[in-house]
Amino acid sequence: MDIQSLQDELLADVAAAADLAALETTRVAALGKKGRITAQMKGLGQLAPEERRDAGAALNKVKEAVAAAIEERKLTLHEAELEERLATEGIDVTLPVRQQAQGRIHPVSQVMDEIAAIFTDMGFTIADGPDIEDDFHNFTALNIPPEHPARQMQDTFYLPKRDDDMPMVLRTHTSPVQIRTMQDTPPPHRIVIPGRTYRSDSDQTHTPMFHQIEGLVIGKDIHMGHLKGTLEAFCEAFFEVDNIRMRFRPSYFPFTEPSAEVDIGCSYEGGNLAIGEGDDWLEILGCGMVNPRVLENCGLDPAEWQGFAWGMGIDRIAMLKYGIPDLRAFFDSDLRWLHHYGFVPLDVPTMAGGLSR
Ligand code: 2U9
Repeated sequence: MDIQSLQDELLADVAAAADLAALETTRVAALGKKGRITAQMKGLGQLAPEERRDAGAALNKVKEAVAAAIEERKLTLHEAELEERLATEGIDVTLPVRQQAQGRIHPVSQVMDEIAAIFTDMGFTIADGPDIEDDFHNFTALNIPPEHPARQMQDTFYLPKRDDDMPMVLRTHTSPVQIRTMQDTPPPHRIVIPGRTYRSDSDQTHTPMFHQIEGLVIGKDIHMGHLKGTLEAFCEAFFEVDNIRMRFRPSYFPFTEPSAEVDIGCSYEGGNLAIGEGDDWLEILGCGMVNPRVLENCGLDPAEWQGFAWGMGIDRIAMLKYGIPDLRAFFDSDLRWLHHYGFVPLDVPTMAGGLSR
């Protein structure tokens, strides 16, 4: 075959290659080990020396021309491929981020996230600890003596004793986390502890596992005014009501002295609960100044360090805020219930962006 038509044919093949894969096939067919140009090169040995030189030079030119054409075609095809991808893979950034997610955030998780957002905004840190506690951290350190009713079998889930004979329990409150924090790290402290707690109690308004959030502030010259200010700011942020009506009723807890229970104003209009105003009261949390004995149990000198603490049941607060009538449905894992009372995952509560919208 004459060399000119070989070159014309191969260049036509290169020009016709529609994509990079076809171009590679064309390259192999021309320049590969068994390619047409390679075959011609091999045939040169049978020619007379004179002819061989001319034919060799001509073949080399064909080879260079075809190789150059392939490189050029490769660039064109690359560009075309990129253009195609840019056109087809384009994203309209004005579209909604995602189709609405099917999953829902449980109201308990939502309320925990809301409360965490409020307190972290005030400078608190989130702390946590084990669900299985020893008797010391759950009771003794908190000034709950052995004969205290809270220790009775009907309230506490007891577990087998530890090797050192220490009674073990499922924590009945998150307070042991405050004890551990005070034992392990130096004051001052500003922490909140959301988590699971356990009491052997099951009826319309109690489940054996429930959720609490507690808080602790320890510093120098901390007094009841700080407690009231903090909890007022919290209630206004959480219930999204300005100048919420509140009252602090004297109460008793072994771990705080003095102690108080906190009510917020409310009204029931036509069966609807309105929070923040009205002549009725709703109890929402317990609090007090940390008992000096508890500070001593954690190695702090009460003459130097004081503080306040509070505790609140999350499940009940979630029912109040979101008008959920039945506590037991919280733990039924009924998807229809979750879809009705749950929250869209992307609506993360923040102080700047809004808690519950
Ligand atoms: C330390 C010192 C003090 C935590 C407190 C309460 C009052 C309280 C209840 C609310 C509803 C439990 O879920 S509930 O039944 N809690 O009333 N909790 S003061 O006081 C502490 C905690 C830790 C070291």
